[in-house]
Amino acid sequence: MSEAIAEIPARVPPGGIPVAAPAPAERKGLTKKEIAADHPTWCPGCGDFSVLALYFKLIEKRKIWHENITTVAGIGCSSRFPYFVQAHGVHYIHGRALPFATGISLSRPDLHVFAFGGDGDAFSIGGNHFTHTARKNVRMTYVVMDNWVYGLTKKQTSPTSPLGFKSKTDQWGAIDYPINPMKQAIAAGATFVARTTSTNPNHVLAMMEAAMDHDGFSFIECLSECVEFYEGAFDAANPRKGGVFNEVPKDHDVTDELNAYKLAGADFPGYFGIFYKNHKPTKNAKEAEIQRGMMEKVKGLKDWQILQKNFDRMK
Ligand SMILES: Cc1ncc(C[n+]2csc(CCOP(=O)(O)OP(=O)(O)O)c2C)c(N)n1
Ligand code: SF4
Ligand SMILES: [Mg+2]
Repeated sequence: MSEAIAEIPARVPPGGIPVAAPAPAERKGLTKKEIAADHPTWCPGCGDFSVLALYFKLIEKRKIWHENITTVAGIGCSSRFPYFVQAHGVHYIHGRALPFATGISLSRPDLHVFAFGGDGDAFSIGGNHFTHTARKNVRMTYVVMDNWVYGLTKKQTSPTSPLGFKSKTDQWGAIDYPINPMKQAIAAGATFVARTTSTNPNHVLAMMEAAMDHDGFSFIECLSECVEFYEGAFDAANPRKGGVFNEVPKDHDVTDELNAYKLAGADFPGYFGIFYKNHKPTKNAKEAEIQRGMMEKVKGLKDWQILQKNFDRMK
């Protein structure tokens, strides 16, 4: 790490943990060329392109540097995301992006931790991790690119596929009731819950920015069409295809959990925007507090002496 980087002052949110510092004026933000890595391998027209482009835009706009951000994902078409970002990131195990991202978030409070994934990754195999990361209020942003299908494995029913959806696992149409990601997130305890759609770029960027600025677990459901295996799934939410894009009513109180839950229950295409947002101490802040107390007790000792003390206690 260069001296210039080491000198960047930390921004401290209400939770007390420093987050990635804003750019000093003399350092230019990264350009898209510097952030883009491999050529995305998604099918032409896939909604995921838009989410990636807006992530680049976010990094550019907010002048975040490579060393201040990390991009984590599980497995799936959407989870290929970190490959396409020229920054530190991990393409991890199916459904396990969040525990990995939690480790990064807790050990490197100076980073913006972004996790990306699909509906299968988040709510099937990763369903438990979603619930527990949300309830622990670990500081990170999780964007689920929901296409209502397993794309990578070529069209199986996902937990968000609507009833009647014909797939390789439900040849006669899906018979299992789909989950509602927004309800799931609110009920699990996420402190920021928003919904957007990849066909509305300004809105995606606005949601990502608001999520990034939230000191806690921020969740965004982003509708992202799989043009290969679920074409037209979200036309009803796209005014360019004759659909409607209804924003969360202006008078909605985002701290009102019950009303957020009601908004989440609206028939498709439902609402878009921030449904729920509340401040609650993060796991990061709580752990840091414990650590501060512990470090006070071993003040002045070298690392090996602390270790020795621990071994001595175990004798
Ligand atoms: C442990 C494990 N089980 C199953 C798979 C196979 N698999 C890979 S991706 C995937 C689902 C992907 O769906 P989703 O998360 O919705 O992502 P999408 O491809 O739709 O973006 C499955 C079942 C796997 N890679 N690892
Ligand atoms: S299969 Fe679907 S989700 Fe995967 S890249 Fe193609 S369009 Fe996108
Ligand atoms: Mg999917």
